[in-house]
Amino acid sequence: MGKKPDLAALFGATASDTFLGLDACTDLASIDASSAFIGAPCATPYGSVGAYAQNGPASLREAIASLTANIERHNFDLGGPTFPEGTKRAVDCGDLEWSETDFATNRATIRQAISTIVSRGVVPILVGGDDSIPIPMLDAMGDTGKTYTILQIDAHIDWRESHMGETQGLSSTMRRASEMDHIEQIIQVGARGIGSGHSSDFDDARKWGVKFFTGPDVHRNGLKPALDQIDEGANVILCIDIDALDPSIAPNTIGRAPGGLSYYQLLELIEGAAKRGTIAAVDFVEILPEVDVDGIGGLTVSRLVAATMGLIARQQARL
Ligand SMILES: [Mn+2]
Repeated sequence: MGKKPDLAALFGATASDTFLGLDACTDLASIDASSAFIGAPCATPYGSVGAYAQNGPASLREAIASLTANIERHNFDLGGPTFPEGTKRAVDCGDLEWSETDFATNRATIRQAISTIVSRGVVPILVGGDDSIPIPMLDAMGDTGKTYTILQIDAHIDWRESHMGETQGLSSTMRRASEMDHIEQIIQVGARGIGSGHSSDFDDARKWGVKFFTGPDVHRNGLKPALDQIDEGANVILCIDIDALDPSIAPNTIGRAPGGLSYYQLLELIEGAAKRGTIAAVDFVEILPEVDVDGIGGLTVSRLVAATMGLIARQQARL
């Protein structure tokens, strides 16, 4: 058996430290872009597992490195180049500093970064890290004075009041969101199988007004019923746990569950959100390269991030 052929060499990619070879942004206060890839390796991990998804952001940069020479080529997922003429490119802001012990500071760091990025009119694409990193991001969105719809795409509902004595962890993300005054509506897509949630958590969420479209619902009825729940013109925050995807295409996650979404189903949800409303912020979380299978999950998720950047660039340029 010989060495695996190298796609990067085939395409003439050059080494890059940034996602898709995008410009690096080192000063958030002067950021000028359509969207911003920003890595958050850790916020509030549970003691039993620690910061298990800390290598997620780096893994996506590596997964798409073979395409750095192709950024201007036709992206058939988008019907044109990822960043067509008349649009602004995304930038890569690197990874935020974090601590394995000081979770309050991790949250404050994420909150400050997101608030600064959003104040510059740039859409943050926060890349985790585990599913606790969206909590400070969602909190920061309140600084704009606007109200938001969350479209959460996840195999799990994340409505625990607390887990292992921690209220800011990855099983409580949507319950914490529901407590924020600027979160008007929550739509949750893709829940399936057994997670950490109890039936009482599901009841609480429905009482709050969450609209659920479970994995079985999506496979029976398609995605239109979920997308129809987004009010026209809404400001939409996409909270994407990659375990919403089927493990056959995204094995790089701890909470694998059979019966997940396909690549194009997730893309359709992101496109649909941009069509019905305006994408205001995005997170991709639970990315765990250590359990990936031959890079398949990194491939899937990095391409989805690139497509999301293209959709946001179009949205901002009103294309
Ligand atoms: Mn999940």
